[in-house]
Amino acid sequence: MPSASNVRIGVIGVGGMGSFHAHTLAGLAHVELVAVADPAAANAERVAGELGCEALLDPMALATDTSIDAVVIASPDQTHPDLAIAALEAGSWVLCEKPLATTLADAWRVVDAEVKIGSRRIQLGFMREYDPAHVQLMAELPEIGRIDALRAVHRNSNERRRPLDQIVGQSMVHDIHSVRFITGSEIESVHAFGAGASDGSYRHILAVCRLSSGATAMVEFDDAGFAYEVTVEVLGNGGDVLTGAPTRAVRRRKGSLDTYVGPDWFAWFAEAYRLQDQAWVESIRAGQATGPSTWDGLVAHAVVEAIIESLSSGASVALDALERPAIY
Ligand code: ISE
Repeated sequence: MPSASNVRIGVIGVGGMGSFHAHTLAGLAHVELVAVADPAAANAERVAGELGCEALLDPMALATDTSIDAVVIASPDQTHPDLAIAALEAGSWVLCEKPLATTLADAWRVVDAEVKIGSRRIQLGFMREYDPAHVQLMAELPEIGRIDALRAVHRNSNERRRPLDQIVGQSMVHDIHSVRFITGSEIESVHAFGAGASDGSYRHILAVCRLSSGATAMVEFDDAGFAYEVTVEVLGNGGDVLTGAPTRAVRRRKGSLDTYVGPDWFAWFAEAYRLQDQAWVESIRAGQATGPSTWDGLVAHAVVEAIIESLSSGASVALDALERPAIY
């Protein structure tokens, strides 16, 4: 598309995440928000009314619309693969929320469809790559030498207990991607441990990984819901580097000293989402998809399945080496 034009965008699924994307995109330069689609009419009409665009009830109608340039897919997880493939076939650029898919077979379907086109058209919503704290950490890595270990801590804030596949597939999948993009290594094996069990799920999951570089990675996830927090620490043979929290004022009151971290990821990562969406729009104007890929989504999902298998068997699980198609 000519770089002088606005990118005509539709947002599929305007619950919490999609509505956040629609509002973020509407505030960016070079964007024309054309429509939002959601089978929940109240969501579609509310967001369309707030942003002055068309409201559709059928997500597939927006995915197959050849008159727009791009779609954001923020519908329920299991709908991502069919919508992403339909959008690819309609010639659209795609920002697909994580997870790419809920099964490895579905993840491969999307990879195969993109490979068939012959070049990347999809960016996956692993937005931590755009988070200023993570960007600063990446910039420090050359200073700390060989990476020997990584520790990722993710305290989530869901009020209700989620099934295991959702905890690992929707939340820990971000940490899995962090391990890969920060270290540049693949996860070769994983041994996971759960605590605070109820109804076949856990409150706390610890995944200990061996990486292809020989380093280790420890991912600690907690779904207790007290406050949201994501940090990563990288231990090098010449120094350590740790992400900081978003800078906020510290308040003194009633005998305590405290700071607001937000009840969920929208507060902690608002700027990361904005920077991600902006980079996506600019990549479309430049005609070259960048950032996290469909392949990253597939590999992360393979690790998700390995963590779930390890929790159920109690044993360490080795991951098969996957053959990366040339377009990635
Ligand atoms: C949520 O869907 C996200 O994407 C957040 O970044 C993550 O921290 C949270 O655990 C997920 O549930």
